[in-house]
Amino acid sequence: MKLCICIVHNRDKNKITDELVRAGFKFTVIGSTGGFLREGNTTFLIGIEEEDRVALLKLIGQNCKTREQLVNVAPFDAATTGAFIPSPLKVPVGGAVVFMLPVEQFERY
Ligand code: 2BA
Repeated sequence: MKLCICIVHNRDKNKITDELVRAGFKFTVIGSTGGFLREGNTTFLIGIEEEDRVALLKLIGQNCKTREQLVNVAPFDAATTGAFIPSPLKVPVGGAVVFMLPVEQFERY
């Protein structure tokens, strides 16, 4: 068994949720926050059997869109002077970040 941890943009949350349900996956949805952008994103915990791994990754890939977003990043020395001179940075957001972990034991009581 595997535990798939999948982080997606909030805008893709409903689409992925619908498709996971439709495909019969069991999962938990957690509201999360990206460390870099500090914006809400969504983390899915999906317990799967090995034979479902390919189908799951395909489902995730087909339902997450990568977008570009401009973010204002404060230069490192701004914090000490209190001055904030934004330097916009274009970062790709969306798509999905996926971790696939082995599960040592799974029990349901
Ligand atoms: P955030 O940390 O808010 O990052 C959003 C996007 O900003 C990232 O997209 C990446 O394109 C960019 N980014 C992140 N850190 C950066 C940096 N130090 N410099 C320049 N650009 C940077 P993704 O890589 O697709 O990540 C989307 C979200 O997935 C992340 O949101 C974070 O919540 C999670 N994530 C990504 N990598 C992770 C990791 N290794 N461990 C845990 N969570 C991760």
